[in-house]
Amino acid sequence: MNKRALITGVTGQDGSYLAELLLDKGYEVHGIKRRSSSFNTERVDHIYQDQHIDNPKFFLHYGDLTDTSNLTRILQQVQPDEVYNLGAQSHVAVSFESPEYTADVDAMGTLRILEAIRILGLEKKTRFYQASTSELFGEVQEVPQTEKTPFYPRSPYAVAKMYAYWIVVNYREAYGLYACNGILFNHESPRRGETFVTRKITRALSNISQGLEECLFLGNMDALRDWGHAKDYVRMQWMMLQQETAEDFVIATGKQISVREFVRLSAAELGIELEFSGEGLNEVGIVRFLSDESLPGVKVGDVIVKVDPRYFRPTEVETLLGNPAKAKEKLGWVPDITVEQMCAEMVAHDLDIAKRHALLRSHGHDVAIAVEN
Ligand code: NDP
Ligand code: GDR
Repeated sequence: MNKRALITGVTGQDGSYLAELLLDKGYEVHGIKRRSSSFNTERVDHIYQDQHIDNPKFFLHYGDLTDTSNLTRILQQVQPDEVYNLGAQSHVAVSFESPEYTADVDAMGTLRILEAIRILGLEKKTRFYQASTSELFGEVQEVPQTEKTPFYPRSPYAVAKMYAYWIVVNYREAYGLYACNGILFNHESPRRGETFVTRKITRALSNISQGLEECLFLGNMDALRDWGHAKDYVRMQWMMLQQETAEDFVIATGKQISVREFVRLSAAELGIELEFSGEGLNEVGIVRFLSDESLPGVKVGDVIVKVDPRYFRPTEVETLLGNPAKAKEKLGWVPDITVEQMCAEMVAHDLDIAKRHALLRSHGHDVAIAVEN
């Protein structure tokens, strides 16, 4: 019989790629979606199957990681072979605004699922994957970071994820559950949420190039991240649940670049050479062109990037760089997609949307572009 998987956070970036991967492998896939006043399934609409057809393989259940009885009932109903706990309030900056909610979802939500597995007697059947994070390393104690690097979380998000990390280890040791942590470094894609920095950059620069926005406002452009592609990383999530014994793995590319460099890469994809001048709060990015080609929305000398202190965090994670050697040695995992390729894919995607919006505007349609993030 085919395996059955349950994904929390199926409507998110990783959840949608993972659902595709598991369906391709013949799994029956169940996902938990939150009730929302408007549609929130955009990332999985293309794989949704009409439940009236014969033998559907993809199912969505209403639920929430803050709701114990709901989670327990879904687990009882689905009886999954594998649970991927990807659901979370996943925005680090937002966790400073909503620390208690973040703890409830990201820390307690993980415990709720583990307890449900135990209460339902599924310890021997159900394998559990926890979406752990490089944010655990925070104020880094060692470069590059490995599975053995000590944690020093720097946000309510990271502290909540630290609880989740350890409760997973504890349930593995205490009850023999097959439960593991993927300590994933930042991973992005055209499906990345619009308020994370990479997508914010590719989207805003694409909009600016088409005259839909004037300026991209950013916080700390010196932050260094080890950015990979979500498609490579969900492959690893699945691999981690196919081993003899459960173990924790760091998943990263082993290379890092700054936010500023990501801005440069994105601009270059649009044919713009961005020159940065000024310092600190006065730093700006000024347009030069790489060739003679111009763009409808910008001209040489325009200032299209500025710093806005609103995007600074009370405590920042300045640098993250992972060492994925264990994943390579034990699982044969290596990422296929470079940060340059990923950036090109994201810009192409966002430029396509921007061009469509610009066309609609040019025909008199009122297209509202959300820029507050
Ligand atoms: P997203 O923010 O794109 O997706 C988060 C998902 O969780 C969405 O489906 C969201 O639903 C759901 N969710 C949020 N709150 C709740 C709740 N209270 N109950 C149930 N579901 C909820 O995150 P990613 O796909 O990027 O990341 C997946 C996981 O991996 C997260 O746990 C994240 O913290 C972690 N992670 C991510 C990394 C990255 O770089 N992407 C790196 C390391 C870890 P909705 O669509 O309704 O908002
Ligand atoms: P991060 O991702 O906090 O690493 O968490 P994000 O893209 O939000 O920030 C990366 C770095 O860029 C700096 N930055 C900005 N960030 C945002 N969002 N908006 C800005 O305008 C901006 N300007 C500069 C940030 O300060 C930071 O240093 C992501 C999430 O997916 C987490 O869920 C996950 O656990 C970690 O990656 C690994």
